[in-house]
Amino acid sequence: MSDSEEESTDKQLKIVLIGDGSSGKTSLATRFAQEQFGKQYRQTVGVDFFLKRLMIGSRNVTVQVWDIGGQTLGGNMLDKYIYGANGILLIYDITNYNSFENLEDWLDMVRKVYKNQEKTPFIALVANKVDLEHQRVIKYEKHVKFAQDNALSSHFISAKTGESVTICFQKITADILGIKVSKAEEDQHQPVVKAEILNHKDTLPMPSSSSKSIVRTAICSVQ
Ligand SMILES: Nc1nc2c(ncn2[C@@H]2O[C@H](COP(=O)(O)OP(=O)(O)OP(=O)(O)O)[C@@H](O)[C@H]2O)c(=O)[nH]1
Ligand SMILES: [Mg+2]
Repeated sequence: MSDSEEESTDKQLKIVLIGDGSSGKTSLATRFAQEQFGKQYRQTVGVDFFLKRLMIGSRNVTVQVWDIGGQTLGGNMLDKYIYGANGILLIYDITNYNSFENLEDWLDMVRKVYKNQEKTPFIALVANKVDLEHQRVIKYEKHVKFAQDNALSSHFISAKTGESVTICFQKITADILGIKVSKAEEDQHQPVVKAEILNHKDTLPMPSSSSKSIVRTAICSVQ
């Protein structure tokens, strides 16, 4: 197949999400592929699959997301799920210390699977739940050090608000394919943050000649 023929056909990539139970893998996959989020926790048993088409530069890419249940670590199926991945996302919850500590075990498992393989996957460190910044227990520096020590690409996201979710997958996909994402493309995938004014009773007349009223205090809830 010539280069131009190859570029015109859809590229399929296998991206595997791993990390402790409740770190937000299913939430991330659901946000990315279906633009939805559920507050209710439902444990993934085994693996679930999601598909999403992305445009990277001028190429169509179909991303196959393998959402692995956190309970599979130590089981006999994990190596089979990880095998053949183009990309692996190591996901932890910034409010849960153990979810970060256990990344060593997840990474060891990945290394074991690819020990004698010629082709190794692209691996990324993904900090989830950044909307819960006030409950953060994993310092930014700790994240950066782990990423540097293990040569991982680094991402901070919230599956709940959607912050940086699409751009995280865009960047990882582009890195796997060796394509550079332009700044304009990056900006295009930043979500619009929706804020709802919860308290709007407290209004004052404008002090100047304008007859409009202004909101003096308003509490915003970012969705
Ligand atoms: N605040 C907040 N909650 C989140 C976020 N992502 C996930 N959650 C919540 O965290 C809980 C666990 O999320 P899941 O996506 O089911 O976690 P998981 O990693 O798939 O868990 P397993 O299937 O057991 O491996 C759910 O109650 C989600 O609503 C986030 O970005 N912010
Ligand atoms: Mg899950």
